[in-house]
Amino acid sequence: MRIVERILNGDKRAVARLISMIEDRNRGALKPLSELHARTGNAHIIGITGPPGSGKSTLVDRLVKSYRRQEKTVGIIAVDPTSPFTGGAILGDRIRMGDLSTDQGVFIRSMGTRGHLGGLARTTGEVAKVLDAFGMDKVIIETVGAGQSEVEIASHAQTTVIVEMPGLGDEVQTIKAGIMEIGDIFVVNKADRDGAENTELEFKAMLDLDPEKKEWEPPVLKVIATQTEGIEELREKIEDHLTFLKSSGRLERINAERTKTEFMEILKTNLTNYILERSIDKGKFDELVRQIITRQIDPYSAADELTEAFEIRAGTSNSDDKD
Ligand SMILES: Nc1nc2c(ncn2[C@@H]2O[C@H](COP(=O)(O)OP(=O)(O)OP(=O)(O)O)[C@@H](O)[C@H]2O)c(=O)[nH]1
Ligand SMILES: [Mg+2]
Repeated sequence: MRIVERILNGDKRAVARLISMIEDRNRGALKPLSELHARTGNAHIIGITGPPGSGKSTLVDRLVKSYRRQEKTVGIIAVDPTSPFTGGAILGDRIRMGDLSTDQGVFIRSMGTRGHLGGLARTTGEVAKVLDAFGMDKVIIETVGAGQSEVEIASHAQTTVIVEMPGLGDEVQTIKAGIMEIGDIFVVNKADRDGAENTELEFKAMLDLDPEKKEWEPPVLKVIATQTEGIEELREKIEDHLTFLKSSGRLERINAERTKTEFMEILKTNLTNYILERSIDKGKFDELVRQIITRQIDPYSAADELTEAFEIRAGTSNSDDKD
């Protein structure tokens, strides 16, 4: 049977196989992905992000169990961009969701970067699509940290949960610039530890300063993931957020925006491949690189020189200065 049919028949191994192809940037994944497109658009994509060791995986485990009690199916993608050299096994150890993997209504996948951080955001988006098409009601993306790549990965989510823990001190200030604005729900996990109230207050104070968040006031929740405390409240808040997204029209806007971005990315890849494969003289390219390094030419003019035939220009021949 073809891979797409197998996936639509509920075959987890076919899902795993297609995901591996996506990770390997195997072009054979494109056809199944294009065939699955019509089946996507139903899953609620939830991003869970926060510093290493804040308890994201423990929390996801409990949250998934809570969703399962509601008879929702859940796909989990654990992305670890901070350790490009760790293999699947180590990553697997960090997931702490062993008993979930035997549940037919749950699909878990961990993804390392395999050396190309830049493509990880796109890969994650495609994997989320596969799980969406597979029929998962919820797709949870767990990412570590607060860097640009994590923010990009989190940008696939419709609801983003930021997980912090007490005692990080300046950490809260540091994440402020990075991910404060992408958080829809804030969790102070490990609330059994000293300082949970302080962390909670700090978050609330920072949220007060944000005038953008009027329509939806991001809640700050105290959770003890290891004791399954606060998990039901978290699930309810996530569902409230989905309801808000739908009723406010925001879900539609987010989806339209992402469709545009994704389409543009695919278009760019096609165009770049076309030009690089057929029309750019490799010798000329290498020669220009050498000239850019020796400052005989600048990269903008060099690019214009190569793309002149297509009338595509970065703008170096255009002397109008609009600013
Ligand atoms: N005291 C306490 N410990 C917790 C709690 N939640 C998780 N932990 C512990 O914190 C440690 C890290 O938990 P993980 O769930 O692996 O954290 P993570 O954020 O997924 O970690 P990375 O994926 O490595 O970034 C584990 O030893 C957990 O048992 C909690 O609510 N209270
Ligand atoms: Mg983890």
